[in-house]
Amino acid sequence: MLGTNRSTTGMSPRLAALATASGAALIAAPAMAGSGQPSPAQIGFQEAVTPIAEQIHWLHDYVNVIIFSITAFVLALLLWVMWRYSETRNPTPSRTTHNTTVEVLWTVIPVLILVAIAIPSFRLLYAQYTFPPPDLTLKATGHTWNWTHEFPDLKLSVDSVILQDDEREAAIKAGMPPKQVPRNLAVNNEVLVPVNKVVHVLVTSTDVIHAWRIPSFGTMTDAVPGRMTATWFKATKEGIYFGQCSELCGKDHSYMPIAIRVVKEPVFNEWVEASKKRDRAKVKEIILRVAKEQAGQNLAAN
Ligand SMILES: [Cu+2]
Repeated sequence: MLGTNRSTTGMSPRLAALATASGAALIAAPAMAGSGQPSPAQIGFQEAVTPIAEQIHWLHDYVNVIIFSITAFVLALLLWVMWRYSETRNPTPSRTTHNTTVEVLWTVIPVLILVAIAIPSFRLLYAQYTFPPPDLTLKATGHTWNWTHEFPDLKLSVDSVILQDDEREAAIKAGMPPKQVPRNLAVNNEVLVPVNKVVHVLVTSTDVIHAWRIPSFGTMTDAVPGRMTATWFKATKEGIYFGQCSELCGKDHSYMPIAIRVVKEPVFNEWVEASKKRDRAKVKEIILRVAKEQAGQNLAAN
């Protein structure tokens, strides 16, 4: 039920109306939000492309409606009290000390509000930790300061490092759409995953604590040396999605991005074959072809 009937602003129409009514439109401006990467002057989240990310965005919007409503209500009460009970209008103050009805109300209503927040919040937590049966397993290993991604079942391993400016320029000259090689996010070896497939991600580290995070997927998991943590995603939209290490891990913490490209299954299989044969030219050709296709379809990063 969550994540359906969503308008392009990333909110359901009913919720959007409520948000506008309570002045929350300001914080919910994801129309400007980037898909798969941040965009200039962005306030909202990056576009959600997994059921979990959609549920996260819904909870965020929902809680913000409550926050704005409470804030507006308290502000109105304060202004009214300042005006109505000022010394000029109310020279002899009432000596009332208790009012049972009001005391019951200001206890019960906040409890109900907390319950109304807790229910969808627990539902989201439950969904995040209920792993559907995997179609594919991806192991992400953090190093200071880059990532290795492996598909253990496919016996495939991909090391990636950030692209320097001259390398980005070379990629653009070679035909890569400029938006798909953003500064500080593009890497030399993207990882491809098939669209609409459940991917389990096993996350670990070889040295210090890193974190594997893709905003558009709604995933963020610490990469702890000597431990295996896990998350999962099911990307429902093709495109390239960038993420970053999100645990302060050292001097190059901000220079170990993650790039996951969601593609059709036949393309993924083609890429796996070429990668296993270490056919670098073929891998490049596949990625360039898909990148152009996805740019043409106005998908993520465009
Ligand atoms: Cu790190």
